[in-house]
Amino acid sequence: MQKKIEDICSHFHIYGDFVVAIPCGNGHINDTYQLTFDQGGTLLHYTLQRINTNVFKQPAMVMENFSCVTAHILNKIRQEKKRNPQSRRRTLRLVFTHDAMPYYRDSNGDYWRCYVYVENCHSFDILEEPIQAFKAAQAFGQFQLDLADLPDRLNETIPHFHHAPRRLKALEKVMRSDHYNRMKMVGPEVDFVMQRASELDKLINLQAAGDIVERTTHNDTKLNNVLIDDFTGEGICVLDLDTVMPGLPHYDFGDMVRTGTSPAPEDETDLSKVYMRFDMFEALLRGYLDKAGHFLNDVEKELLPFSGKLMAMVIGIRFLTDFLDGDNYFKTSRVNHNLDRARSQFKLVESIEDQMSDMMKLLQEIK
Ligand code: GN1
Ligand code: MG
Repeated sequence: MQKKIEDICSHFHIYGDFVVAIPCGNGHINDTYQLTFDQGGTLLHYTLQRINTNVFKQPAMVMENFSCVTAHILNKIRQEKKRNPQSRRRTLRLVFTHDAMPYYRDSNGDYWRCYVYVENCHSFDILEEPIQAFKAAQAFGQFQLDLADLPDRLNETIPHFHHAPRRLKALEKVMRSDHYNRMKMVGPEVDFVMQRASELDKLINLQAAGDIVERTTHNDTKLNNVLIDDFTGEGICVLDLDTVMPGLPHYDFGDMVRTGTSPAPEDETDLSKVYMRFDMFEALLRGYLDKAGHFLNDVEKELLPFSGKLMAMVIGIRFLTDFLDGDNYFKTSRVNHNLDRARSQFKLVESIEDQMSDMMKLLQEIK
């Protein structure tokens, strides 16, 4: 493996000698390695990723967005008057190939990209303190704010990615075919979804009516996609830019609530451990509004609590769909993994529903 990675690295504009590549990250889609290079006796790190072309059918489009977004933010940072060393780390920095491409395509047809490894920070799968939630939400809010004046509409790397009614249709389709004969295992989960089906088109309808507006959004704001500084605790840099594209800001806030408020992992099987911690929700709301409050309209703000429920529903539907479809989308590491994930999402939905009136009350206080 090391030899192969070393060969791939040789196509990128990296100075020095390859030392080692270590697999890292726990995303469900791409393969990620931390690289070490010896640059005249100093060891420097980079991140190398293989883009999953089963999921991203047009990787060149993904990388066009990636370059555009990171260049835009970098440009902004350079123009800021009150620039501090922290703000310089606010965006990933791509390493281009020797022929100035943002990706390398190997002889197997695999697409690779490389960026500078961000030192002295970590991401968290499960947040421990509300302050982490606050800082992470600020970072995602800042990301949307930084991209609010992007001159061009980005490519849609996965069309209709968070379109909830379409996700429901996709579920219904695999339910009908039941190719893997798994429908018999998911009766309660299917009922759960169908009871809530009428709420799934709420945001899409409001968008069609012009009450809420398309913006450039991240669309995969799992809390482990933001790096927190080891020393200052600040939210430094947003990762995983594959799905940065036109979307609703609610998709980002909702996914933060989905991934940042439960004390249990996304695939927890003991459902008594899965619930929304209200203090985490409050910290997310305050952190996000600290930045996004500058551009969201009133209708958009009102929908922030609902967005948490919606995203837990939508991702739960996607896990359930993948389970019925033979687990061909999300990486899995055990039997029924996608079903476990779906169940934990639906448990979180229930917990959010139970706390919805308190969430709305809090919103009125702080918006
Ligand atoms: C995938 O790659 P990763 O793990 O950050 C997925 C997200 C889901 C998430 C669920 C392109 O994200 O949409 O919310 O898994 N990304 C894609 O954990 O489908
Ligand atoms: Mg991702």
